[in-house]
Amino acid sequence: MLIKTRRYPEPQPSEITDREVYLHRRRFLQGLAASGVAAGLAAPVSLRAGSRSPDVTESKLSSEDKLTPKDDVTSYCNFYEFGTGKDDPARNAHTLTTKPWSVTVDGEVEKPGTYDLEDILKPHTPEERIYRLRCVEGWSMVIPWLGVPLGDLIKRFKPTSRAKYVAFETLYRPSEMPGQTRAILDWPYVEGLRMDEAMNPLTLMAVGLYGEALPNQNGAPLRLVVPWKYGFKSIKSIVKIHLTEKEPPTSWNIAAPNEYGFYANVNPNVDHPRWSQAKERRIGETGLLFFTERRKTEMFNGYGEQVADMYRGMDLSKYF
Ligand SMILES: Nc1nc2c(c(=O)[nH]1)N[C@H]1C(S)=C(S)[C@@H](COP(=O)(O)O)O[C@H]1N2
Ligand SMILES: [Mo]
Repeated sequence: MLIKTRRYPEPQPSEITDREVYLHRRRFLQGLAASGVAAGLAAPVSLRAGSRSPDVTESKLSSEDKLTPKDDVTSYCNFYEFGTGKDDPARNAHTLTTKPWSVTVDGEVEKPGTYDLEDILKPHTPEERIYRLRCVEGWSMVIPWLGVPLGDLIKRFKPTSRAKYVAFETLYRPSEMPGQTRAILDWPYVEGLRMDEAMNPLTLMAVGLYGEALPNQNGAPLRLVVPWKYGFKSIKSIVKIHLTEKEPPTSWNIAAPNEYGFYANVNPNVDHPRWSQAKERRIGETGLLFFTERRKTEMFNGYGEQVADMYRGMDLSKYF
């Protein structure tokens, strides 16, 4: 994982995504409806009637930072199933078919099963959350996600008292994910959270961004977003949610256990063995990523108030 010097075209004034402008013109529920993603979601009546934009209240959990332009969010990606270059996923991920899509929920739950994506989302109304995403490589973005709190979703399957962790799995389909024919990682990509992390109100099961269904390169049709952890925890294109008693294996920990731990909490005081984690570059701030001024990385990516309690008494340099 290296930061490449990357030339960005100068943004045209018309392309600059002003937070206020976006927040006023968003039509995210309509966007989702048009894309079909909302077909199974409990949509407000006004949306069903196809009339006007429903009033969107901004989540208290949202970041106040300036949004990263949508073009950057959808063109500068990490999704090794489609190549290891940042622009590979945007170029290659069109091969992924996301319809039909089913998700298996099993392990320590009273109601295991395999569900169509629509059925798994049906009882929920997606909300918009503006979150920072901080990649372990030293760059960050601010993205308006659409999603359902993971905890709300999990509760419906009635976790047993033995459920201590949640394991997630990405689709394994080498015919559509060319990266999976190469031994870059141990496929399929797997990730996990401790149960309290999974149930934390910040943890989102995302179905969209910028008011639209997730583009394939960002993890369509369903991905995790865990804003206080390094980006690699936010596993994409999920087909399995498995509740378990034991800490599950995670892809980057399997690949390089001394570099990537299970917890992966954003922490400016604990360096990656090969580089500092004290600062970050915000993607899209200037035309040239390499020259973008670096900002200080915040403990827990700025979400300490909501999450620090979960790690009280833990040595975060040991549980990195
Ligand atoms: N299945 C899968 N999920 C993944 C990855 C991946 O390679 N495969 N990359 C991770 C990493 S390292 C980051 S930083 C984020 C990037 O999300 P984005 O491309 O939507 O910004 O996705 C994460 N989820
Ligand atoms: Mo990342």
